[in-house]
Amino acid sequence: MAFDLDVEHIASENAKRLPWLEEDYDHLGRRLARRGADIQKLTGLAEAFRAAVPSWGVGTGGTRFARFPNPGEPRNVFEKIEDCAAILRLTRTTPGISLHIPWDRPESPAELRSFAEERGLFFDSMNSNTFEDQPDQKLSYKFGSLSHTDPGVRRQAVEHNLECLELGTELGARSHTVWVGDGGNFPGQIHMRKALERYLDSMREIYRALPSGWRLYVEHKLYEPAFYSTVIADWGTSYYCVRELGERAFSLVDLGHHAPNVNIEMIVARLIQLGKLGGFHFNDSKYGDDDLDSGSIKPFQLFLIFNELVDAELARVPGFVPAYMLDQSHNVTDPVESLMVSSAELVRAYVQAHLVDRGRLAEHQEGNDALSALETLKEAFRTDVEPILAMARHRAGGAIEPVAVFRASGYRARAARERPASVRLGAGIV
Ligand code: RM4
Ligand code: MN
Ligand code: MN
Repeated sequence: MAFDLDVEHIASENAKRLPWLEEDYDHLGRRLARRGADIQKLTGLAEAFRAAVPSWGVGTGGTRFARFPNPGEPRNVFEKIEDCAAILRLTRTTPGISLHIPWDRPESPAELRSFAEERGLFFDSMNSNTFEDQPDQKLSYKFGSLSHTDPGVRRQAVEHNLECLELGTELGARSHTVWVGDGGNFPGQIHMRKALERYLDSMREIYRALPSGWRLYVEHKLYEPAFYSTVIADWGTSYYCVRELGERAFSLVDLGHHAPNVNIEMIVARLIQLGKLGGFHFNDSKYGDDDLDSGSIKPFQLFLIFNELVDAELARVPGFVPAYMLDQSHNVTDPVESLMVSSAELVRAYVQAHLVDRGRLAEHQEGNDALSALETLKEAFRTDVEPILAMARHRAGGAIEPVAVFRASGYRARAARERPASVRLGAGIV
């Protein structure tokens, strides 16, 4: 089955839009030059920016109330890869895939790997799942996994993670991400210190088996499914754990995993300073782990996070190579469209952060001029860099307007014909 959004289709769609893009691009270039910024350099940065897409993000998401499947949604990991390839073709930003095991466990890793590579894709991070039970599973994770009171359950959870490392090695992955839902729903249910000790013991085993050249990411989350006390609830606990584990363990920040109003950019700065920022699961949220599209609710927050990241990049902080991944659930949109728009939101925040006049900002900080410091950031944030993003995509062979080109291609309608839903698929994401 060929799902190619072919080069001619993209090129002919781009041709319609190129004259206006060039006009906007030239104008923006002149405006930026007045501020001493080089649009060609910024376009190069936009072209080089990379973020991975989640295999679990291309299927329709759901809430715990319902799931409303989109027509033509992928029914297996190969069809998921096809959708990831469509996203890559149009955006040219997302060659990496984060894979969820067992949701996407391949029968033949070698076959899956070449299927992905033929489409210019690779696997970057493996994600284990010990937050739900599988049909063939011996012991239940109802009361936890890596931190469970029963050593048998802990062993089973560790074994599952070791399987992810083996699979990942065959798939060419370079990192492993561990998020556990372990915790308690009631005061007194869990001995907080003992649970963390047990978690760490399990993680030490996983860390010891980490293939060479790999990184281990610890993902914290404030609550849900545990509603009273979560074992790895915050960045402090995460930082403690990765310190204990060793130099190849890092903290992963999922934007939706914090209390409302928490200053996430400050957490990012702290983890950079402590040498333990591993990467991100980007998404956006209004209330909790909403998994909404990146930049849809709090674009200024996203910009401020990238402001910290770009500051560290320019300062060449040693060991600073964060992995950028999207982790979203698409309940009411076409996941391919959402992921394309979201990846562009990351590039936008990244380019805007590069527009910050850091010399001037430092002067205002030294001089305690709060108003001008904020204005310096706002000047960058207010700049409409869309022509830079569109030109970068165009130069890389992608689409000037990815969503419009995707819709005009008829991809979804063809997918609906070629992928008739045979089984009622589960939510696939929590
Ligand atoms: C969790 C967490 C994990 C993701 C699962 C599906 O809340 O964000 O990263 O793998 O959801
Ligand atoms: Mn996540
Ligand atoms: Mn989450």
